Amino acid sequence: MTASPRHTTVLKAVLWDVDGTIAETERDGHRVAFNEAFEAHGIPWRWSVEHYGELLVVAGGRERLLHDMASRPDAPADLAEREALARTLHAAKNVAYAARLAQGGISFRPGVRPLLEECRARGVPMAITTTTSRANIDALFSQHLGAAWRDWFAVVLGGEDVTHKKPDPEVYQRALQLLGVEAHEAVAIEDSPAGVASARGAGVPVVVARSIYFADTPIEGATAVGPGLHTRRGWTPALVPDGDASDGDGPVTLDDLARWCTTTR
Ligand code: XBP
Ligand code: MG
Repeated sequence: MTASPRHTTVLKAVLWDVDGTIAETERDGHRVAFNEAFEAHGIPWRWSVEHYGELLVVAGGRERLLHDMASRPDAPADLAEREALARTLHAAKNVAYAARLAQGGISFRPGVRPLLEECRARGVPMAITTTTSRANIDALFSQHLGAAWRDWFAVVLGGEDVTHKKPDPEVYQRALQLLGVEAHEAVAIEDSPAGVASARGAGVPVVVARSIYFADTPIEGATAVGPGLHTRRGWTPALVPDGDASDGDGPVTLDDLARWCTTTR
């Protein structure tokens, strides 16, 4: 009997980053929501698309804001005061972010939903491994998967669930532990160098679906890097031979992920 592709997968878990990977949440989501929070609090700061890109070296919205405040002469000089302001603004940003999502402004990236559905149909457990706040995870997934979105995932870990955010490997280490799988049996899907470093630090192979802000950023240590999960073209290592236009294109599949992980191990 020939083994059907259904039986070829060696993956025991798929671990999803959120911001940049599941959806392009940064430029038109978190950034705009931060600006709304600044405005609502009478603060003159506004983050441009370009400046926000620079700030993305710091993972976590509150941490990002504190990093930005460090070079602003009009930010509170007193550290406790600065921390308190960052907390207030970050909370306001999350409320504004949820409101933006509820208006339907931010969709899943193409190719995400088919892979989520395939994992679910084939019984491959999934985890969310992100630095974003729980409220933001809930806002994004309930908008796109409905009120029962939590049923899609065996494990959901956000910013409040770790002591050290990405690039620290803690979020991936915890996910593996909770799922009861070894690092080499799982694959992470990420978009940023910090995310790759986090997954690799936990020993998890990483597939990078490049996002807007990290479109040209050098990525070290990934198992595969490509333009997005919507296409099997343009990936390194290649999924289809260069210049092969014979086959219709389709989204990246679970078997593609498994093949990358076994052949590049
Ligand atoms: C990327 C981030 C997040 C978001 C904002 O996270 O750095 O901090 O910018 O989320 P991911 P919070 O690991 O999903 O790519 O403001 O809730 O921190
Ligand atoms: Mg990300």
